[in-house]
Amino acid sequence: MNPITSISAAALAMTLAAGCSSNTSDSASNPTFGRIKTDQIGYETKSAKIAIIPDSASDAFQIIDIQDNVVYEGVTSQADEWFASGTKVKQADFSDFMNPGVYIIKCKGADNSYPFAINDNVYTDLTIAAVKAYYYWRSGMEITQEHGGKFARAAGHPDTQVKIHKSAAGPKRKEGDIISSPGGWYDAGDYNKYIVNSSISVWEMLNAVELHPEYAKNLKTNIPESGNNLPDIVDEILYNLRWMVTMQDPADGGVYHKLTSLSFCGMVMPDKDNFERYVVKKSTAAALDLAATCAKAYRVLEPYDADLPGLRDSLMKTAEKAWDWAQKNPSVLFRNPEGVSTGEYGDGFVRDEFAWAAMEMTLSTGDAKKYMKDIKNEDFNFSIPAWPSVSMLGVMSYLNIPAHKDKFDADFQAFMKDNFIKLADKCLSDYEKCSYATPIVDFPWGSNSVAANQGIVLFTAYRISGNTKYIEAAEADLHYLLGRNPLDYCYVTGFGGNSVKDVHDRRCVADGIKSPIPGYLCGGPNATARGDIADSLYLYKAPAMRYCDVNGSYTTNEIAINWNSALIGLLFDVND
Ligand code: 9MR
Repeated sequence: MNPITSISAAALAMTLAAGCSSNTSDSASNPTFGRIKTDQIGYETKSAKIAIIPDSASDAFQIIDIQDNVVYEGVTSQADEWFASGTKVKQADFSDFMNPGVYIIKCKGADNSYPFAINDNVYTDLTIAAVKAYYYWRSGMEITQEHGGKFARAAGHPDTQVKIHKSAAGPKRKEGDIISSPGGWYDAGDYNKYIVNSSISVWEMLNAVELHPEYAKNLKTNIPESGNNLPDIVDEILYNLRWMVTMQDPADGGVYHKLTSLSFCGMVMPDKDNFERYVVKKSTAAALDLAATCAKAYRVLEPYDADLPGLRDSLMKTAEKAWDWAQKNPSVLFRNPEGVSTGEYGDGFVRDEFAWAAMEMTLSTGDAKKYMKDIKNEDFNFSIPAWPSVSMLGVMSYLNIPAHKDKFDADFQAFMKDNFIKLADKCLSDYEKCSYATPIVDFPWGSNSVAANQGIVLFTAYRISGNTKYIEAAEADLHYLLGRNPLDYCYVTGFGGNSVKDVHDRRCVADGIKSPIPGYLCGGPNATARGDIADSLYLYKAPAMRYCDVNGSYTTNEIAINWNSALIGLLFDVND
């Protein structure tokens, strides 16, 4: 066992998180306010290193090693309030301390930090777990003892007998006809499979592989395909991508929005869910997202061509057909049809989906004339990417690879670069202003993925500018997720001194195992959603505090493929 895991486990046992209680005041008496907060995994040796100290504690802080020796002493900054936490804190900057090891931070008047490490591979175990998490998410496959250890389970949802829903019926495939659409990952804590969310998830993992092929090759996740010629993460991506292409209707190229039961099943294991499964209504967003993802895969999978004969060409054909369908059906906006109540992934604005697909198709074919013809500058929303807001994925595909430079005209290149840098600069300035040393200012559903996606944007800005300040801010996003946040949580299951435990996930609730499956990033604080169980349980009202580690809180404590993929993208950037 690595030392961090064992120390973390001990710390975890001693310090049960504040969790959810009936206290509703933002009172300084809660233990979480008194603790020194660090990234609970740690910091890379040469990276910026900041801990957060409560205002009430002394200005002098010490770093202590595992033999209890003081190895570093420093003085904090002035206290300042962060609007999202509602509390005043000081920063302890120990960036110049670069001795690898395991440490805690002490400060008079505050509780010691959880243990953390400093070394050059500090996030390796976490990265492996974050990728392995998708294996556990696989539908239609048994999770074996050999690959899944104590999380072994029977296969669920073979999806070889899926019904055409009324909303998806056409001249060839009639209501009630049966198709086969096997494989793929479950979306989240539920067992349905949604094209829109699969697309951004697969894109983010492909993007990580594209930017870091050697790192991808060396990352071993112990999955059934391990040992073939492909990196494990590529095998994992293919498990979902191969399902995604089955969601295209061969008759017209349209793409079903989702494969789902009519309503959510109970909190049962996958093989115990006997609800009938349907493919539901084609949508413009699903067609464009599939086109964009397949076009991206066409480029990223090129080095693996010999092992995947014919695959890239067939992905490009799928992309072309989906693109053509969307041209003919430009505004089929998805809403759950009557009688269907599972996740909607509905989006009222799909011009950014057109922009994303057009960019990816152009990058794969070189044919800007054809694909960019109807795309306007206002189709691009220069905001942190998320499932309903995807144009930045196309922009990053372009910006990250210098060889793509000449595929667009000069004005358009400048438009993309300048506006992208403005977006990154906003994150950078939010980071620099924040006493909690984090760029995050928005707390929607899945806010933790906003933090991770900011990190990916910031790393892209670094690549095109060479400004290392962007790396510091991107790493700050990671530190926020891993414990340097007002609630003191490491938001990834199974990692850190105080990791989230009771996530909203059917398998984790139903498997009878006390600890959750490791490697999952939960959604995190949600300042907007109302109505779920957490609403009455939040300890505090400030946006970054509206989170609850109970499985009933689907608005704050669910897990999802698009949140883990953002974490993976950021981790690959930080690690490599
Ligand atoms: O991530 C989605 C979030 O942006 C939406 O606000 C929310 C409500 O529509 O849905 C989230 O996605 C959920 C999906 O609909 C069903 N599977 C679980 C997803 C994560 O909570």
